[in-house]
Amino acid sequence: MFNKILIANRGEIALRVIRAAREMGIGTVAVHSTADSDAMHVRMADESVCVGPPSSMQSYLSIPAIIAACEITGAEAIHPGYGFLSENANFVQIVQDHGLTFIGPTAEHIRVMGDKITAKDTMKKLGVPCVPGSAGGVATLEEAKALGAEMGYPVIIKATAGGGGKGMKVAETANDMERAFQTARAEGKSNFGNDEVYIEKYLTTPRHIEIQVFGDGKGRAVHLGERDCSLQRRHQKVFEEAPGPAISPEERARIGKVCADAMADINYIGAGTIEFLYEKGEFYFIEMNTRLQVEHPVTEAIFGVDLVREQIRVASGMDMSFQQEDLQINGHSIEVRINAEKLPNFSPCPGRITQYHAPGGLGVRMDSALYDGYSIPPYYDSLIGKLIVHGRDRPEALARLHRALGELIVDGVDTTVPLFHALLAEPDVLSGDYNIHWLEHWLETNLGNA
Ligand code: MV4
Repeated sequence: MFNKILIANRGEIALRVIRAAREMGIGTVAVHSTADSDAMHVRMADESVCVGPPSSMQSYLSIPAIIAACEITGAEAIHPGYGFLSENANFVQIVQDHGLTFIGPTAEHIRVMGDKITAKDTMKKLGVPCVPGSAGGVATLEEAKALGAEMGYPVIIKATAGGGGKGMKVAETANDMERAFQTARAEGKSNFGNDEVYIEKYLTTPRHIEIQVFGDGKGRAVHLGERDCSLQRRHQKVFEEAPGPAISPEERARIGKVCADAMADINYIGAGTIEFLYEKGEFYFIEMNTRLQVEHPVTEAIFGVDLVREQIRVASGMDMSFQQEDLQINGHSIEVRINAEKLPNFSPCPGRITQYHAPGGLGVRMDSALYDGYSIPPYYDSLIGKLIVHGRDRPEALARLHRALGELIVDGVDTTVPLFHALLAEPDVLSGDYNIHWLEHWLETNLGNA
């Protein structure tokens, strides 16, 4: 096991990793920008290193600065958290070339899953059900039109390097194809430097269901069920739950085994998420995330496992502490993302926190790096906390969420908390009857959100 690890991140996820490491008796090194000198992750870690100015590009994303911080402090491994360098295959290679350990998947797995065409091709060969579409990339408009005619409209054109909804265009009819095809290509080129695109049948009203997987890198892998993350705005999740209200135990066991077997086949190491669209009882693979995700706590709650501890274990060459048979679901968990944003338009709202009080009690977890008097810097993303509740069943989790939101005090900045109070009064949310379009439709109707 490692003696000391470095956390290449900030905010609540840096605290999350420090907590796991401390319980394992592992020393921790925080890195921070000059804008984060007073941040909680710096206070909570055993040691800290300033890695650059406020801009992420020059601090949390600066590979030389992060590697140097390891060399200065003697940290043997790096946990990347989510975002920043967490899915940068080049970084993983550099970490290894310096005799350090990346706490996460191999550079090769990150590379394969980072390109959506190769990800889909790989998953298809591994027996994972995919959205019907082109076999690989589509190079010309003529080819795209032929495929549209063959599959039937609507279709969706996606940039292979796309993300966050960029480089993705729906063609409702053949007349739309030229515009959709050229726009997806242009967005892929300008945002990701890659104009390769592929085509899929467009699913009109799916849920976003993602399967949590975990591998030991030695041919063993398990699944930890699904999360339903359909409530999103502009590809930003706001409310996540596990288990998915629409997924039966039989469906879970079936798709879960397909995913776990696929990960065992490729010797996947660490935490991963296999994303599906789910419509009319069928799962369709869309992408894989080769990192720990923001919403991992809902899975931890219902399975009673510490995913970060497991990541650190397998990275150090140990086995996972559980096998598939040990993993049983207990109850229901919901997470809401508390962002420093002003409604109705979700505009970022950095500033000084004049008062902070975290909710508590049975089945309540607040992951946040806030404290009284903390100033949220304007340079990074607006997530300031995650409220995770756990109940014996979904109604109990919803009631607990309502109760915990009532206890939470975040003064000094606007937050997304009022949105959650409003959502908890919605019959569709209470019954779990929603899809990927529900929230944007609700925001338009109720807040006049653009
Ligand atoms: C789709 C789709 C419908 N059909 N693919 C959005 C981002 C990227 N991760 C995949 N996305 C979608 N792919 C097919 N074939 C609809 C979406 C989509 C979406 C997916 C998950 C959660 C929210 C979404 C919001 C809009 C569109």
